[in-house]
Amino acid sequence: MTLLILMPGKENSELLKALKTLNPNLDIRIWPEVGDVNDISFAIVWNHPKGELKNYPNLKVIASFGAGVDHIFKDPDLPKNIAITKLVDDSLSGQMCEYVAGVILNQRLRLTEYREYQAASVWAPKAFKSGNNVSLLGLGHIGKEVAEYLVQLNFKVSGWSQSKKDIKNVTTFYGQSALKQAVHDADYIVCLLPLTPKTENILNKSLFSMAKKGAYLINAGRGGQLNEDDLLDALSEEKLSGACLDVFKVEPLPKEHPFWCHPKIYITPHSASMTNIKKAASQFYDNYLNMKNGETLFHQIDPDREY
Ligand code: OXD
Repeated sequence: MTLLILMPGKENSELLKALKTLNPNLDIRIWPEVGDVNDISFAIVWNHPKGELKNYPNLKVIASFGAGVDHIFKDPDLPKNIAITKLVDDSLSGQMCEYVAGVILNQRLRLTEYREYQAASVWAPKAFKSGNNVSLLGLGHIGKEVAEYLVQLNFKVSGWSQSKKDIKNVTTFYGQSALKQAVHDADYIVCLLPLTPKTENILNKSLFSMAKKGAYLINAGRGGQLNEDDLLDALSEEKLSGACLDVFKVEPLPKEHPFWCHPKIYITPHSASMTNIKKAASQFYDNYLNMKNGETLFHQIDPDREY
């Protein structure tokens, strides 16, 4: 039972070392040096070439190297009836808590604004920005932690998800028809949704028109959730006051993209929350053993929902 690391363009040596530390006898292949394709039963995957996964007749588990699995479902030739797992790790959610809080506090404390004043040697003290209502779109493992973190920081938090969720001190909404209620009063709209056919382009003109004038958008879900032209319009019409984007339709963000030099857009390079290799390796290894022993896998996703 061989494990395949299928992550073109990613540095694999640290993951290989971490897996070998857990079990020096593990048979691990690194794509494209796969050897006999019949050996492969467990694949660790990130942005694999489309169609590649159908080449392994004995593949039983596809394990995403990240919390998101949309990169797997992008493959039109994805073989059916193979378990797909995602990474669920407190360090992923912990980083996201700090990222979202950091971006909101940066806005609230006007730190970027002061940096601009500093460049012009302007002394212009102002009160913190008012408004502490945060609406979180996406209340999965990461979204829930972020909601709880923001509550601790005294933000008034509401959340929206596809299915019903209850989180202490968070007003929750679910289902398409409740989207307006979820965002209408928000000073900050934060998207942490998984990318699925239902959430593609969800950050669009219609949602921006439901929001309070001057709301600030943070997208750390997926670039495919944002209608980029609608965002540019919402910013120029001052419907939204600004946006901080960590994820993009095309990554790396192309050099000529208008977001790069937009004065109201803050860009981070898909760095809000990054996989911790040692923790990931031990989660992959545990699931490899579960697969081998015919036991239930951790963090298996529902292929019908795609998350
Ligand atoms: C993830 C990511 O899915 O980094 O974990 O985007």
